[in-house]
Amino acid sequence: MREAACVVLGLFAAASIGAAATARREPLAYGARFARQAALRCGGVAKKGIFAHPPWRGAKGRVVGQFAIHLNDATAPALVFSMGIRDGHGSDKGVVYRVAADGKELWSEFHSQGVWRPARVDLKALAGTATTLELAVDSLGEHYACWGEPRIVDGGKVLYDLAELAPKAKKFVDLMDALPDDQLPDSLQRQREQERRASLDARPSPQQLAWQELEFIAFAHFGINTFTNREWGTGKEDPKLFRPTALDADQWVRVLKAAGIRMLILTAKHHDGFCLWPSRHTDHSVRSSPWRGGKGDVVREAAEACRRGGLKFGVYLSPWDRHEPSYGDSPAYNRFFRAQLTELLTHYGPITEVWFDGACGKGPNGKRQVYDWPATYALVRKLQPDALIAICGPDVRWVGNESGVARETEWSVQRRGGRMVWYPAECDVSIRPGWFYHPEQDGKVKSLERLLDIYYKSVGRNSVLLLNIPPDRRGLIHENDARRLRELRAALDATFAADLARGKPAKASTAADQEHGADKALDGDPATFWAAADDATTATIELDLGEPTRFNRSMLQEHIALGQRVERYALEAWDGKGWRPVAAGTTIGYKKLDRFADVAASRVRLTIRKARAAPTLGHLGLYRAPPPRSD
Ligand code: FUL
Repeated sequence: MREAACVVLGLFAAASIGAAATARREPLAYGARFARQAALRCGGVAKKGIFAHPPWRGAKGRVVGQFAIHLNDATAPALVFSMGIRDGHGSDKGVVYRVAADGKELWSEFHSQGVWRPARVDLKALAGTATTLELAVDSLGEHYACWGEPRIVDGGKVLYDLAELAPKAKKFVDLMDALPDDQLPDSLQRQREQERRASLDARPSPQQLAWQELEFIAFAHFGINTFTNREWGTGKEDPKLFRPTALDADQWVRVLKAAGIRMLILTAKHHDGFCLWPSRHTDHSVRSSPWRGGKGDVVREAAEACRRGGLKFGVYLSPWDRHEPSYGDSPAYNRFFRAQLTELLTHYGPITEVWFDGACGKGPNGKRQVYDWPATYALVRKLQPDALIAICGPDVRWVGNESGVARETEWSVQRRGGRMVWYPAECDVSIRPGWFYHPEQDGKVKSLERLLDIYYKSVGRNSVLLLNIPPDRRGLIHENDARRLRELRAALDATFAADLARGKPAKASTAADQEHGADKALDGDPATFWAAADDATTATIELDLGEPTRFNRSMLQEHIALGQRVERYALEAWDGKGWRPVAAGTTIGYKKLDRFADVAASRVRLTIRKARAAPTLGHLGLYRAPPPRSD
């Protein structure tokens, strides 16, 4: 099944690796290399591996390769490889090998010798997920590092040979961590400046803006896998197995609404090809099942329930289809795919998001399907002009992992096809270990603490949170998931119900005009905003809370209709003698949430230390999360 796991089509932006990293990554440049070599020599011994050559000329830097891997079927995966310095280039300065998954560092080790030394990184925590694995090397620029035979293994099985995948892996060199602006090579300085200027023209479309404001949305993975207890179906399942006993989409909507969720995206068709609507183009659908006497239509029931309940509705349509015989016969399947898409986009009212997963494989003819994306996008634009096309699409970007975590530096402005465009991040994650419902996971619904952490690291990092809540075999959201969602809402409400900064007097070091004073960031009105004078790229806003006030959360929001501008900020509190740091960060974007220990202060100051253009702020809020329950 591995050949099928070529998965999510190179749409990852640079994920940060390690806490100190910024997410600004330039393309591989300035002497850096990351490439497969058939006979990498270290200590006179040759191995197949990856040759990582960080930037040279004495510049400290990091070279990174990113791999998209699926560990859906793995139970105890691990990364194994040998570390080594290329023959003739060893020195006591050495290099640091690093491994990260989904932007989080898992392991690092220093190595300085011309001998192969074995390394093993446990990836058990990633079993059952898709992830972005990063192999990185830091050095002072002198060394040529070797990753000998890097493989992902699961028990005795080799799942991925990373040396083989290296030519296709996304590659970066990051000089930014180490070098101040003026020490960057001229070419990189110029490139960075150009990028900055081009970024300023990138603005969200009205649809992207409305989507971003949804903040928290849901996935429902439901289908034949629910009844076979699998994550990826084969396409050979008997449709008669599909028989939910009490399907009630209004119950889904009640549960989602109570959690503050604003849209539902349903898996109308997953990789197994089984359709939750009676598609005219295949027999592999609810029509061939005993459910509702073969007259049922889950897509209709879900779409109508959403409409009744005031939720937006979206569809996940897997391009990869393991049932359809024409899959792999590219033109024929592309026609079939568009015919199914047409049904979904014309029979069920307004569709807010169309989710195209990147998973793909070979068809029965042994050929890899080549999708016709331009024609597919044109069809969506024609049939549902307001729908956003996500993941394998131009409107919404996959954040690069399935853990629900965005980068600390998360730009909605991204380079795409050589241009800087508005391409905001969406964080998808499941409330349970699997995407589909499995009874044995009833006790494994993510804890409240975990979900809160995900919320802060997604919604709170300029992204939309797409939380999967899979209906069970009854066709209902299980009680355990529903309970956890109620707890999540209660915890968020307890924190964010009262904005302690609302309406407080404030002064800004700069303002564009009277209509855009500091008070506009504190008035609770999302339509009004503070803006710095046109030529300012730094600013401070000082707030007078009147009396010592306790808080432990902050919320910052740029007025993103004008683009994303802030690059660095700090929040401080006056302790009677001086300004004390409370929180600091890089990008803000639509929303940035910071968590910190209780602070009691009557004066608070936000400093924008760096911005791509005159900064704006639609909202500056301070809150107090109640202490965690001790039971
Ligand atoms: C992945 C799929 O392979 C999973 O089954 C799931 O649908 C997830 C959201 O996307 O690529």
